[in-house]
Amino acid sequence: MSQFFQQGPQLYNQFDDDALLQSYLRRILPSPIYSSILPDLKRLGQRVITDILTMAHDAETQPPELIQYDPWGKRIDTIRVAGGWKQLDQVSAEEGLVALGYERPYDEFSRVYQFAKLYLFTPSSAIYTCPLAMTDGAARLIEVHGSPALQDRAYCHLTSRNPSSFWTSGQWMTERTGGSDVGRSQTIARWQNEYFCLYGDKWFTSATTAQMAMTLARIETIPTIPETQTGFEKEGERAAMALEHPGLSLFYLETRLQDGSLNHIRINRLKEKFGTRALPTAELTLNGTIAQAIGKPGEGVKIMSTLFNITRIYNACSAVSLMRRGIALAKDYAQRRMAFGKKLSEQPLHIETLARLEVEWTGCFLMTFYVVELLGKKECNQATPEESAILRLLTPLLKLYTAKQAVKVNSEILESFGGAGYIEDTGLPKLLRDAQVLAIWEGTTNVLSLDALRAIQKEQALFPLLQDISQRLSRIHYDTLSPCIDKAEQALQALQGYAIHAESEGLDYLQAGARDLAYSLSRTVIAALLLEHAQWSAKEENDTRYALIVRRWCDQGLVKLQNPRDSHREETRHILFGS
Ligand code: MFK
Repeated sequence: MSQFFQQGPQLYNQFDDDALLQSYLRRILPSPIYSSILPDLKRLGQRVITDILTMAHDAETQPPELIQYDPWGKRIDTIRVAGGWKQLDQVSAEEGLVALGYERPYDEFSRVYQFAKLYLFTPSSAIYTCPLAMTDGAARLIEVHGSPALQDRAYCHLTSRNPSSFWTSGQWMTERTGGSDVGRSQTIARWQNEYFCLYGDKWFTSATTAQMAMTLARIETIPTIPETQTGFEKEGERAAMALEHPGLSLFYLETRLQDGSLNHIRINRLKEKFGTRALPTAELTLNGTIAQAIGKPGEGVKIMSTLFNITRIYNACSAVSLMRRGIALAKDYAQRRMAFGKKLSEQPLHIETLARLEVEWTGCFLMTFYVVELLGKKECNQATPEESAILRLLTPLLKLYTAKQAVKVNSEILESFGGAGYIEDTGLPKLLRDAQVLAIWEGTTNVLSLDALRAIQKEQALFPLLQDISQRLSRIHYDTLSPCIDKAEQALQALQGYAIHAESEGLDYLQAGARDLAYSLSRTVIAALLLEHAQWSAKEENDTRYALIVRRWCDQGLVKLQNPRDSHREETRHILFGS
């Protein structure tokens, strides 16, 4: 009988083990801030491989369960979650994972600190980051658009560090009519007995155990509504409600009434999902759910964008953190596993493959945290108009690019473990399953490519971004990097050329090319960010690793744009559907 048993991969303190995170924070943060947050990050880096990981394991192994009836046949629609899931909620509050973004202890750098913590937490959290993302987005939405009363009621719960008063929020946008085309939603809001009551079905509601939710509905009938009961505070706005509103309006609701019963909500079913299995995701019917309007009627999607532009950044942070976890495991395993007489870490092709993943993750990491920096600046009123435009454009680009790469990277990670990567209790398949949703929820790759187009057309955001890249490149003087600068400058020219000629093309042309444009922009932004980090690290840390990484990044090619004119699009149809 064989006495050979393969040793599995080990995790170490996730902060100490992450040279990129440390190097990036040293570069970006004023040193007193870095010194001040260092002990907390080190501590969390250890926690996420010990007690937090145990909580996540408990949550993953006991997925949520829907109990629809009590023993006497009364409908109760209760979702039972594991003890570990509840503990993750408490930990999230205590660690200030949402609160930090609003306490703003380090002004514009507070978001960087908060996202560094989220980045450490996510891969050990059974994706508790999902409720946190929606909670953070809701807090920001209320901060920007909420009435003083709503701020008093909900904001303090969402940003609390006290587990007993901390609330999470849902973001109920999807109906059976469409997850992308939200405008087709059919839920209606009826003014009844002094309140708006919502009627309709919500088809995907993540983290349904949250205490509150933001949702969309179309206002149906308009009687005279007391000013105090609406978010529409100006006379003109209230008068506008008297018209039939074709657009969706935004509503705040609490999931339970004062007596603890559900707020006229039926939980029809929990989704059986490919991944994120600890996360309760439900199909709901709203049957008179009491809700409060926020903002102008008919502008629900637009106001909701304050929320989903935050959750999209969380999505990216989750993507890079899952990539990093997979790579950390694979690198450790490569030092333990023998094949063909050598460790995997000594096999040229194996490490060539892992190095490609490291390069991809490094690029995605820097893009993510650049957007986090911009978010922090914007929220502290430190961003220039150009930086605000860049944030608007980079948010969909970041979300779509990092999500796609997280799937690719983690697919390769599983393969790097051979058969073990396909076996559930190694914990590896979960990495790929959880990564896959990142490309779907919060806007698919194509929807976000079109959103980037929207930002370019509506907010004129392309020029400031190209200008920003150009300025970054002009600050690189490290000789070794000059071939990369040449490539990035060529990419920039190609993008400028495309932008100029695309202006005269029709909508179909722009839409057909939107994904290629999104990828090309993302890869070029990342090239500039990598160059910047490489120069700094070579000079300040005497480390040439990032110079090597940016060389490989640029060698892979930055821009790939097509000309999807009429004939091209005709051919596309032919390829798919025949003549
Ligand atoms: C672990 C990570 C955690 C992640 C959390 C996961 C939780 C999962 C929960 C969910 O998945 S919830 C569902 C998420 N669903 C989506 O993200 C919807 C995807 N679809 C889109 O994003 C569509 O583009 C959109 C719904 C916005 C299209 O709606 P419309 O109404 O057809 O769009 P329209 O008319 O272009 O936009 C309405 C207004 O909003 C416009 O402003 P104006 O009225 O002034 O013209 C737009 O400019 C504005 N807008 C749209 N997207 C925007 C935006 N403004 C700023 N930023 C944006 N991204």
